[in-house]
Amino acid sequence: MDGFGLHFNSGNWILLLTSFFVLCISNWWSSAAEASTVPQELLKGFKATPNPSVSSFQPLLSDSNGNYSLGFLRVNKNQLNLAVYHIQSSEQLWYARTPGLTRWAHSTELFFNGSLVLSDPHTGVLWSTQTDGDRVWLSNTSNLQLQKLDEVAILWQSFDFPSDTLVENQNFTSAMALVSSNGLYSMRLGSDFIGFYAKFNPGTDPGQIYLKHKALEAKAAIVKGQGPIHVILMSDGYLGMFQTGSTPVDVQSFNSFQQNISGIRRVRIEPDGNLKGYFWTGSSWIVDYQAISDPCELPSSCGSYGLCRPGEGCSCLDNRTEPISGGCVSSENHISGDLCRAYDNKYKVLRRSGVELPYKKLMGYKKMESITQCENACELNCTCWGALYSNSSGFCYMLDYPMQTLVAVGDETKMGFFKLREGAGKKKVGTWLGLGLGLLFGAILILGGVIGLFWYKLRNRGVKGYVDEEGIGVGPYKDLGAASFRSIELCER
Ligand SMILES: *[C@@H]1O[C@H](CO)[C@@H](O)[C@H](O)[C@H]1NC(C)=O
Ligand SMILES: *[C@@H]1O[C@H](CO)[C@@H](O)[C@H](O)[C@H]1NC(C)=O
Ligand SMILES: *[C@@H]1O[C@H](CO)[C@@H](O)[C@H](O)[C@H]1NC(C)=O
Ligand SMILES: *[C@@H]1O[C@H](CO)[C@@H](O)[C@H](O)[C@H]1NC(C)=O
Ligand SMILES: *[C@@H]1O[C@H](CO)[C@@H](O)[C@H](O)[C@H]1NC(C)=O
Ligand SMILES: *[C@@H]1O[C@H](CO)[C@@H](O)[C@H](O)[C@H]1NC(C)=O
Ligand SMILES: *[C@@H]1O[C@H](CO)[C@@H](O)[C@H](O)[C@H]1NC(C)=O
Ligand SMILES: CC(=O)N[C@H]1CO[C@H](CO)[C@@H](O)[C@@H]1O
Repeated sequence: MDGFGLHFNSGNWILLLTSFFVLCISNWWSSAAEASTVPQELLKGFKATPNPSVSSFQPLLSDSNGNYSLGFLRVNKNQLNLAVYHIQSSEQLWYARTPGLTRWAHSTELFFNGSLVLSDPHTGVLWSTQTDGDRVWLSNTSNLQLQKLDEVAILWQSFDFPSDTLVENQNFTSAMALVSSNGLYSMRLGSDFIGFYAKFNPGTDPGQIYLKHKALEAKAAIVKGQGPIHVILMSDGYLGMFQTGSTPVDVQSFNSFQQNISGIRRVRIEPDGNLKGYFWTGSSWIVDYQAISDPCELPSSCGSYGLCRPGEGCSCLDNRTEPISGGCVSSENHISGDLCRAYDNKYKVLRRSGVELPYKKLMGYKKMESITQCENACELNCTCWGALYSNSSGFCYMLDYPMQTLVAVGDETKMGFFKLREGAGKKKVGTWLGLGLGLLFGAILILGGVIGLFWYKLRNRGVKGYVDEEGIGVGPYKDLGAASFRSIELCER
């Protein structure tokens, strides 16, 4: 001790140790208290930022039973969703639909000033309820509400802005859409049907319809002019379609229909475009409904340019390739716009017989004399990505998005013509060329630098000190070296 010049007597040590323990205990105490007292309402002035040490969910508001919580849910490592969470199952029942990604960073802030606002200093307001309320409250059915205190008016509720999930007794109206978490698929209501749409072409809205469930009207009929329909997930175990009153115009019953289920129910539009129903047993969710039961009937079960054989699974439209994750083709042919720009209108053609669209009954078509006529119509039209033709009916279906999964059928007179954007090969050549050019350039620059330096040194032998001080002789050489290294780095990417 003396050697280091420090003098501690035993009293100092005890003081230090005690204060250390007090600090630890108070820290532990405050974090334990924080965890156990998630508030049941948020009032004006509330502010929260994501805690960097939370790895999954940071609760901010709880319902009266402690079953649900509003909080920050960590997604993709460093992003967040403002979500309503079922705590026991860690299932997200609702999330705020922000236009872009929200970072799990100290700068991201949720506050309540009458509106519940999610903001970030870089982009400003990311999401807001745009209300002038007094408190934020979470119902025991997972409905997040903004209320006015005096007349208990509800100014805003999450049930009016569903994400991908509906819970029991939530009213789904024709003004709403249920959208899958990947943004590809949506469920919407028509005048007398539930429609499911795929956004395979980002320029179209709502996109390609792939499933249409029309009301059966067994118990009550839809009356024109009596207003739009709405859909409610009923506690009895069915998806009920209603127009007026409580007699359904359509009932889609689940496997657990009219069984005594004590737990809650939910339906969700899945990332594969299916709609599934679940009930909670107290420890897990059980699937008791699927809108599409045959995987080949899903809009893209085998990914882009995939082929689904009922009962057998996935292969590729081009039988020389094997399916890889996300489909059978390079990313240039994944969902994107048209082939109308000059550079894009270079493609190769793929043909396959014995194939058809899983949702062809919902597609528009043109009648044509032959497959050649159908192919030509698609070939001459840069918004067309492919065409399917049935020789027996003469129907020609043209698609304005990259091919998704087709279904294999025994009938070889059902034929397809598909465009494949040529990108992958070109890109590889480009990379090699870039690397070569980069190396050449780098070498020339280094050589130039060395010669320059050599020349400079020869010329300035007499005034060496002056050059070094100004850094003229050395600086450019270093810069050139760094630049050439950077160009190599870029090329290797
Ligand atoms: C709450 O904050 C947002 C974002 O800063 C602002 O646009 C809004 O006007 C504020 N609302 C009230 C009631 O102050
Ligand atoms: C949920 O809250 C309502 C009143 O808002 C109450 O009638 C009902 O019993 C509560 N349910 C549960 C399971 O606590
Ligand atoms: C559901 O919403 C529709 C349209 O807003 C409305 O007419 C209907 O009464 C609502 N039903 C229930 C049970 O809340
Ligand atoms: C379901 O429960 C109700 C009362 O909780 C009871 O009257 C009914 O018989 C039960 N039904 C079945 C199928 O168990
Ligand atoms: C692939 O398909 C082509 C044309 O549809 C056919 O001629 C060829 O025999 C097939 N090859 C294999 C390995 O199945
Ligand atoms: C298509 O149908 C026509 C008559 O409708 C027939 O002549 C022709 O052979 C058929 N082509 C194929 C490939 O089956
Ligand atoms: C081109 O194809 C699209 C569908 O892909 C279709 O809507 C459009 O009418 C076609 N244009 C012409 C000129 O045929
Ligand atoms: C749906 C759900 O999780 N319900 C639970 C809510 O909390 C009570 C106890 O507080 C449980 O009994 C419910 O199962």
